[in-house]
Amino acid sequence: MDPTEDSDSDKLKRMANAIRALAMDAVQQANSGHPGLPMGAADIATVLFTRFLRFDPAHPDWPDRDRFVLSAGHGSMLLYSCLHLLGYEDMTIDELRRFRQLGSKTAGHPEYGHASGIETTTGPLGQGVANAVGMAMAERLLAGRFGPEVVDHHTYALVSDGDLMEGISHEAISIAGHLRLNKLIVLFDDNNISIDGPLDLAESGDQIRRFEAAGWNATRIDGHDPAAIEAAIAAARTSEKPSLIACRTVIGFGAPNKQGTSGSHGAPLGADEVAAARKQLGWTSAPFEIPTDVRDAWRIAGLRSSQARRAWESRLAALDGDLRTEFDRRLTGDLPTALAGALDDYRRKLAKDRPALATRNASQDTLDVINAVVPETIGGSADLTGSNNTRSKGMAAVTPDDFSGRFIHWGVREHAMAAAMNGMALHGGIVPYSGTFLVFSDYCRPAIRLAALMKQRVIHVMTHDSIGLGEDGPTHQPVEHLASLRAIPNVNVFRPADAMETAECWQLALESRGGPSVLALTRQKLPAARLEFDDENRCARGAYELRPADGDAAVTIFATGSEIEIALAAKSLLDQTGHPTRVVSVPCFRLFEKQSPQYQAETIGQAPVRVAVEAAVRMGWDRFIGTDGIFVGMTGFGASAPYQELYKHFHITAEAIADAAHDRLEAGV
Ligand SMILES: Cc1ncc(C[n+]2csc(CCOP(=O)(O)OP(=O)(O)O)c2C)c(N)n1
Repeated sequence: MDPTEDSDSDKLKRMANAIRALAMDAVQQANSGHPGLPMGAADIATVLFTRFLRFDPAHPDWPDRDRFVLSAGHGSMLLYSCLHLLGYEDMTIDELRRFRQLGSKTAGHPEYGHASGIETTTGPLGQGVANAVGMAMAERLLAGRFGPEVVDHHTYALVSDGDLMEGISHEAISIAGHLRLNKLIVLFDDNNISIDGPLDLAESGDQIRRFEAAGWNATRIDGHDPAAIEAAIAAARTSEKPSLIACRTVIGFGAPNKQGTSGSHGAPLGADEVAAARKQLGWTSAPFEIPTDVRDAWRIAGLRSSQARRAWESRLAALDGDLRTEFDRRLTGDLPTALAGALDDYRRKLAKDRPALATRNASQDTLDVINAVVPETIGGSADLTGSNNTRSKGMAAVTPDDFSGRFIHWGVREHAMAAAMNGMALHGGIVPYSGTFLVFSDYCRPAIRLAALMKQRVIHVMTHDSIGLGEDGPTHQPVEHLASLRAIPNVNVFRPADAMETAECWQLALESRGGPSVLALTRQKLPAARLEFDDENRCARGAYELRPADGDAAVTIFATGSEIEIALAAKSLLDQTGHPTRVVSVPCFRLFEKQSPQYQAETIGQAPVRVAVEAAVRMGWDRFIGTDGIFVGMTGFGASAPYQELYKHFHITAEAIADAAHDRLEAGV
């Protein structure tokens, strides 16, 4: 055997043991956590981070760095240990000591924004691998626009059995295979163990054949053999397809009594087993201490790419001035200055034309304006392009051979679409928006929740937003979705009432840099409700008085989207019978909550009778109407029929509103 090879391998083993020691010590100290994955995957991480991954701990946001996603977020100590050892300033030894404690950067699962080097929040299995697909797509999209001199990096993900059992992984790997994302390399911690025990309790598939069938290269190696790991990654980097490297590992590697069992997955090993593991691994250092030679080797690895980063900076500086400015703008996330003016002009035109449009069509018209001046939007639809109207004029589709387009046919893969969009937003340089039916927001929800948690600007266009979609029936008619999306913290749920509000809500969604937005849009045509041009974006208030009462209001009607038309008709009926009525449009609950208490009180008003109208369930509306207010909407599932009949059938009509208000007024409230 070549002695240098032997010593290289020994060195890598000791470097990997540093991860193992830190992981078991931190979990022991926290008295909770998951030592099994970091100990099992330590050899993979060591080879990847010290031989391949291109990054610079001193410049963690270097746009052309390789991305690493720890999809199996429960193995967070693997990531934290590597970041610490590589010299990321955020990740001090004290942070490792404070693993899982309040206010530490080392939360139970990796949280985006807590520390540099954490590229995404993971924990819900399957999300990370789909994020990685989105990051790899973003790389291709941006490379096409700015050139390989400034955009040329790989995306790596470490996944576990659990990641690959989750349904979202199917969607993610199939779109990645279809798009031939060859700079995506997935390392599979193939340990045949999950929480309940051996994997064969619940799984008997063949991951290699599964990935191959999806258009990937797939190989299986010994995940404890550094030379094999190195060779497999090197080969994957030359592949024309995305690559899976199934690394056969032993969970909890090094813990003599618990390794290879689910007992090492998610609980501290215990003092005796930690001591036994130290012995087995030949690790003599005290907890949280790293021998100097090992620390030095990791630090040197951390410095590996600083030269490459400087070279990249020179290449960026050499770009044509306009292109460089544009690159910087996109990566910063600022919108083009031309947008505000373009939307103002468009809104002036709407005030003049007062078009009667379904809001999904109004959205497409708005997108024609937006996409002409905002080159970073990447649109798409989960196989409902003609229904969602998310493909604006002249928008070319992305194909496996050509990423110069801006529209993604996601196929029927809502979950991966939403999660990959998170990956695109996290990558930077792109503002992704999607398309599907509102009822299928359920299929996107885990990813929308993570976008909210990570404060990512992703925009979901969700059409067919109520019984107003008609004949497709109750399976397709959302009733609880608005309430359930509104319940997620940090999500803007917009339900615009006409073309003007649609344009305003789109603008707000684009400007919402700190979180996701959902645009709930109608299938059916709506008349213009906003008849004048306003300097301010009125939807920005979340709720505003659309029509005042003539005199002191006896009734206030709150409504959203398609029910504004009904509310306005009810106002006429009530006005005619001598009950001055005002109508408040509520395009976004969340933005309303951000207004001053005074504005909120004025907008809710003093009218003795308050009615809310929304073709959905009541949940959330008591905020506006009180527990004794009148709610006109849905109490259960919809039905299949032409929509005009459905509105009558479910008593969501101007007459029903007026009658209920009259009853209340006659009863002396
Ligand atoms: C969506 C989701 N479901 C369930 C869990 C809880 N959970 C965490 S790890 C895990 C499975 C562990 O098996 P594996 O993924 O193979 O990880 P390993 O035991 O090898 O570390 C489960 C069910 C989760 N984190 N996410």
